[in-house]
Amino acid sequence: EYNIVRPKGYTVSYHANPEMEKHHFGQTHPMKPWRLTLTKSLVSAYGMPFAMDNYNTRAATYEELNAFHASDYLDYLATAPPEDTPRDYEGNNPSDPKFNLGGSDCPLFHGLYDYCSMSAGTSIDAARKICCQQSDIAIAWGGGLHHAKRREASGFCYINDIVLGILQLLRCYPRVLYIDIDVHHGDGVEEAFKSTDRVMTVSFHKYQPDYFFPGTGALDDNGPKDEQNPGAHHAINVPLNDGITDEQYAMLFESIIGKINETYRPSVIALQCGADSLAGDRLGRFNLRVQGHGACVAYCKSLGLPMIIFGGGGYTPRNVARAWAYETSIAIASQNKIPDIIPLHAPWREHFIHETLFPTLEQIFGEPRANRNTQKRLNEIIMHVHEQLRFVGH
Ligand code: VJV
Ligand code: CA
Ligand code: ZN
Repeated sequence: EYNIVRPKGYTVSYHANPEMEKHHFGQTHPMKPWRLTLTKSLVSAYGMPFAMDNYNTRAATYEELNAFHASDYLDYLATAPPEDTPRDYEGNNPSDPKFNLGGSDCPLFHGLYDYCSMSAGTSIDAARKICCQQSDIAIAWGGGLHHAKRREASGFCYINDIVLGILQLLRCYPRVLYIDIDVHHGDGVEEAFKSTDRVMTVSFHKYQPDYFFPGTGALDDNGPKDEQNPGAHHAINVPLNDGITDEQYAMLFESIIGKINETYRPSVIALQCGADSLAGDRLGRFNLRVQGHGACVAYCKSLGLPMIIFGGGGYTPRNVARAWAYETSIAIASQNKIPDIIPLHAPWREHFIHETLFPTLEQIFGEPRANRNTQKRLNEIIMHVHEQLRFVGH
């Protein structure tokens, strides 16, 4: 019998704005905000809301967004006409986009500014709960949009809610460790904090310049090369090939994050849990199962630091919901293991065709993707990271 129990002396909070889920990027665009509704329905079906503080968050204000983003960019974001409305002859077209807005990756859709400010609102709210120590783990699945730049949209991301959340954390904590398990490189967050040693960024990602977005995040990209810059050595990148497995990923993750925890001694963790690193993702290339993805959350939790958990990518909605519901249960750490069989009363049940939270790789796709990660290469990566960390310490 699965009993959701509120952990003693310990608080998990869940931050969401249900209005966000009503927006869409366009019929066939891979980013589907309704995956958040699917996640919430699974979280509720398992009874998890009883074990958390649940917040319906408000949209971030212009001033809050302005803490990172440039005013001219925000003004344009707030006023640019949606793409399906006719443009005058001076209007932008996708081949000459302003701030990289418009076009297929970052379309101008109806309610875009509301959607962005709601996403940022959930992450800022989560960060504030961590700052005032009202939560030990704060969850913001509507955030995690790691590619957005100060005055540029990129890769489905318009407002960098993670940067805004971390800026909040920096008001109350000396050092923030940012960890990014989305299959894409967390370039926007890395760039935003490249000149400070108060934030260390670590991204695990598929790396293949010219073939896989965004093409940055090489092993030897460790922040500014100028040793006078406090940000030098404070960017860690873990470039991977197609098909990495749970076992390899866990070995890398624990070795790298464990070493960083010892040397950098972070005071708080910000974890981006992009679910496009799961097997069978529409855009991803890895072979991670829900268990392997969740193991990263469990490991971070075991370090005993306050933590914000963000969403991010994830383009096969049923698997996104599985992973984020499972990770919510890890945050709560209910006394019994979460049952594999999805509770009968779950709405949207037809999405979970195998009716399990932990489908096998064979259930996800007939033939798993070939694994192109050799043990030799993974060892080289660990060696390089350990070398970098010799320059870091408090
Ligand atoms: O690879 C790219 C850029 C191009 C130009 C635009 N075309 C559509 C694709 C190639 C060079 N962009 C990536 C962006 C990935 C963003 C990931 C975001 C996150 O998960 O890290 C965080 C939320 C890309 N890969 C695949 C697509 N774009 C893609 C975009 C579409 C699409 C199919 C694939 C946009 C619209 C439609 N289909 C209808
Ligand atoms: Ca990543
Ligand atoms: Zn991604």
